[in-house]
Amino acid sequence: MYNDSNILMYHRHASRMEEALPIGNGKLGGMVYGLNQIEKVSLNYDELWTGVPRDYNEMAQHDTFLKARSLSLAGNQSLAQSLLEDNFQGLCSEQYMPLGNLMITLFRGRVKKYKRTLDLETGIASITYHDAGADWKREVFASKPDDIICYHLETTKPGGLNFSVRLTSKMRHTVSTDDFALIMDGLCPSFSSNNKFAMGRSWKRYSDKEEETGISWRCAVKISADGVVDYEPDVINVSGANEADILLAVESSFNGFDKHPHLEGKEYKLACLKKLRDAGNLSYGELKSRHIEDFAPLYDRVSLDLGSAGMEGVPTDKRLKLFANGGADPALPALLFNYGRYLTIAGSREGSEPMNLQGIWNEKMDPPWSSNYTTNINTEMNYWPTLITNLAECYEPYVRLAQELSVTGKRSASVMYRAGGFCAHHNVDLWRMSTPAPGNACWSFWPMSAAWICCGLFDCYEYTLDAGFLRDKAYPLMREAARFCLDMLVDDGSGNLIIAPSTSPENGYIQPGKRSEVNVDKTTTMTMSIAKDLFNRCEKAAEILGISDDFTAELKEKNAGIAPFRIGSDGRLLEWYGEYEEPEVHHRHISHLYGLFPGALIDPVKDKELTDAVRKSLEVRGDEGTGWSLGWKSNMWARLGDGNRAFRLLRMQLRPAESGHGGSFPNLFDAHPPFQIDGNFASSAAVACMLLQSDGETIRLLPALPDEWKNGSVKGLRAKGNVTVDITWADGKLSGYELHGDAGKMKVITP
Ligand code: FUC
Repeated sequence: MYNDSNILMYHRHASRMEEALPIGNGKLGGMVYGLNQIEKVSLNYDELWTGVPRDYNEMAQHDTFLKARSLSLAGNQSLAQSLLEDNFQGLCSEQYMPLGNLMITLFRGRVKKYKRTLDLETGIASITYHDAGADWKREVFASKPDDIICYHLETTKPGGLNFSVRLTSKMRHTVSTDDFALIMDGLCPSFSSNNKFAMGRSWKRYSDKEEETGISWRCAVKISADGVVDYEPDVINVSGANEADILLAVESSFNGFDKHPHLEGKEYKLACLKKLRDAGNLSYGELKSRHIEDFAPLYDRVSLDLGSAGMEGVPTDKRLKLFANGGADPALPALLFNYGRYLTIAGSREGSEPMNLQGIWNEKMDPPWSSNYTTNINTEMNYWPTLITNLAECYEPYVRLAQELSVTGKRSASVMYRAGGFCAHHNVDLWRMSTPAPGNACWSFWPMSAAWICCGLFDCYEYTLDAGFLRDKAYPLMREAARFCLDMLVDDGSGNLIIAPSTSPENGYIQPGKRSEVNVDKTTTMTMSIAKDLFNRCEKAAEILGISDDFTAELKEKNAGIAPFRIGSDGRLLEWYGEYEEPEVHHRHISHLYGLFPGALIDPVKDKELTDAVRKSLEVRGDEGTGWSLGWKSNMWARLGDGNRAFRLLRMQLRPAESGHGGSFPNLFDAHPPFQIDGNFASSAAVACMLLQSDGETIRLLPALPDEWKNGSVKGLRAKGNVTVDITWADGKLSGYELHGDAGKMKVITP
């Protein structure tokens, strides 16, 4: 393995978040700037959101839905749409809050040989330089075993470490010290700026009412140093040290999505200090090795070698530029692949919240799209590489998301739609909001996200073959998400079952004869694809579990009656119920192609006609797009067996983001733009999908190897069926492979 595919490296400090280096233990995250005078680590804790549990279900009127449905079935889409927009919406989701900053005043001037790195294998960011005849080193990591951020400093200049530490936050807070820690106690706003409850006032909406008081939190810092450590009221001063460790812990009153964080909040103040005290009993060496022992085994499960042009000495941001200009750097796509795995381990661990639009890293009080869970593509995309890159543990928060949505979404299903089961719409937050957001129906009216997420639960079973998980967790949730979809089905007037009306995120079409855009149709390909995909998976799951009951009988019957895919006059897969003119031919979403990826409805080998229709649709849609859109298309082309096209899209993802369209920031964060983490995960999934595809019965090796990847190897990818796969290739041809696990019944398809 080469370092140029496992290390991000710079010769400058970061001056904005998109240059800083992310660390995280799933819950607690930091962006390390590596500044020399006043160092900054911006901090996040995945439980810090605005608001309290709220229920907007009653705002949406069931009658409106019924009227809109009749209108849509009768062909009056624009009236159906305006009814839905006027009377069938809740409020915006709450927002994900930045905790604040750890500030370290270091008093350093100009330094020599400055180097800032992030080692993806160990999850350690480091800063080294030479100054005043001495070497200086800093190492920063977020430890899961000890639930702290550890910032270590050392120098070869005797007693040369003199610095002070402060904590800052843009949320309401106080700072104090007790005899062993600097403590920042804070409070998340009651209302977010996006929310109508904020009444147009700025985001800083704190309520005095107990029932509206949001999440309280504590962030505390303790220092171990071999010099003098002084705790003053709002600062810790360290002097004359050779080595020092800044330990930082966070805890909040958040007590679950359905508990009031103030009235039913959990104890967090002592819990925070306890973490600090416990970690303080360990030496730096112990903290570091405990962290590495936790992190590295997950990361090391997979290794990818695409060759190297010896770029370990070239800063990562410069590599992006060189690559965009055609420079040879085969390790750069491998680095991007590895970075997605790194971000998964750093951003999603057992017990953490699932990753939002920015994973866990957000510095803004008013983040783009609230840094929420956007579930009409983005949240699902965050979890695309997890299973295939052998990180099933990191999938747990996503499974829990489905479980929690089954509680809130049950009310949405029954109050808004009078349906059984559960549903959720396109925006979800910490409180598991399941109601539609305000605004255009093209994003708002879309009750399909719970069904999509539940399809992922079956993926998790297929990769792990954990029958207990399928029986106790996955199937019960899949069944309830399918229950909702079954209850929503109506006859389209020609004997096919559809969910009406529907949207196709976040697209529209020109109404025939009217020249105006509309976003609602009788049904859409994506809605029916998700429903069918879930139904198929439920049927398979019930069969595996030996379940045969009224539900499975109904499922089977209705699944057989679902409206089939349709191909338009120009050979493209139809996105809408009708064939219409499109206002935006190159629209970034490719929702109607869900059946090929991530869905399992179109088999690129067996379903030739549909596969051709998907290919044609992709051709017409074009390659250009936001970061996540590039990533989705890259996966699609990999599924279509076109490695060169998939690679072309990866190349576009590796364009410096400064170009203003989808690409990569200097720290390799995906640029929508702005920063949005989904594109990172889509890229990792695409690389994996170019090298391995599986469906539980067949394993396809190198299904989409691009010409550029002449020689290489990958170890440790996972195939469905609980199998681990190692592949090597030379001169563009498979040269060897090994399957680990019970692969006896699998059919291996070689290129
Ligand atoms: C969807 C996308 C946007 C963006 C937003 C967070 O609405 O259409 O491009 O990714 O989510």
